[in-house]
Amino acid sequence: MSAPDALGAQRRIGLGLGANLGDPAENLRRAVASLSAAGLVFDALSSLYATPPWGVTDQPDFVNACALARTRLAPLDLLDLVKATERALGREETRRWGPRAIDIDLLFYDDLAWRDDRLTLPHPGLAQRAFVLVPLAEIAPDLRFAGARLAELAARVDASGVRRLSPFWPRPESSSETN
Ligand code: PH2
Ligand code: MG
Ligand code: MG
Repeated sequence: MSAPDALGAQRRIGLGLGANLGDPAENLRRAVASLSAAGLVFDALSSLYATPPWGVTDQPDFVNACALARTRLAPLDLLDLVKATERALGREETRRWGPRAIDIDLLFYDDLAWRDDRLTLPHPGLAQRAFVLVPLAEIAPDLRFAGARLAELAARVDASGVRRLSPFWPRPESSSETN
């Protein structure tokens, strides 16, 4: 018999990251570093992708990525952490779907279905948006939503204009010295 865990079980979560102001790639990396420092354990990070703006189209292209992580935070506590992290990285309130220095979206939290005025899980746009599906399918192709594998959902959506940029973390500079 295992002892009850006072902190609760670890939950597996998916995060969608996006930015199109400042240095978007750097903002995504700072978001992950900051969430790690706050206790999230990251298991996988997708590549960085350049994606055409969706919803409001008269704005710069986005850089998007997705992450798989673990947490013991309850859903709304996790949401509070995410919002505080966005603010700390310079997110300002703009129009819906407008330009932003950082956006961190909760995509799923185990297989929890949740709906209140602050949070809907799984993320309602997950199965339609190429800027989420392509990076998420890269790191979790066999995960299923609404009966379909992410790899299938990603193959079905119009991903024209979604372009892989680089690994999430830049490669360390290779030394030219031969010591
Ligand atoms: N986020 C939005 C609105 N539109 N378009 C792309 N390509 N990527 C995003 O992350 C994005 C968007 C609102 O959060
Ligand atoms: Mg978003
Ligand atoms: Mg958001």
